[in-house]
Amino acid sequence: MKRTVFFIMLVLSLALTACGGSASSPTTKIDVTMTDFQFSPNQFTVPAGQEIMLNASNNGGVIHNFVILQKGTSAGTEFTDEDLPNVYWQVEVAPGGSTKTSFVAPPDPGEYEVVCKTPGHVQAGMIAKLVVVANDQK
Ligand SMILES: [Cu+2]
Repeated sequence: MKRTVFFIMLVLSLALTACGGSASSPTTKIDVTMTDFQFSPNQFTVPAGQEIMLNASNNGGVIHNFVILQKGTSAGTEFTDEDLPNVYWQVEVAPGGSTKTSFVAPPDPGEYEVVCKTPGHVQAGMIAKLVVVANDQK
């Protein structure tokens, strides 16, 4: 009997771990760390149209930005003034600093490019992906 209970607990905990570890489950809370020169993690999945809390830390030595580009647009190999009209939302974080803020996820599901617009940083690898999924709760 005890052994059966233990086995059930084990299966349950494994199932929970599997769910929690899934990178594709949408979240309304993003924790991102920016360093010279990358985002960690570099992929975020959020529900469409929901308010997303963003907690961004800059552990690097220079200014970094979290810039979400409009769907279907890309900064290419370098963020320039030509990319400014494509910005959906952005926040700047000073070196050694952090910021807690929020944004409303785009209503249109799909993949959105996230970049750091500080000159040279896209080229250095500061690119991430925001995956917006249909908000089917309620
Ligand atoms: Cu940067």
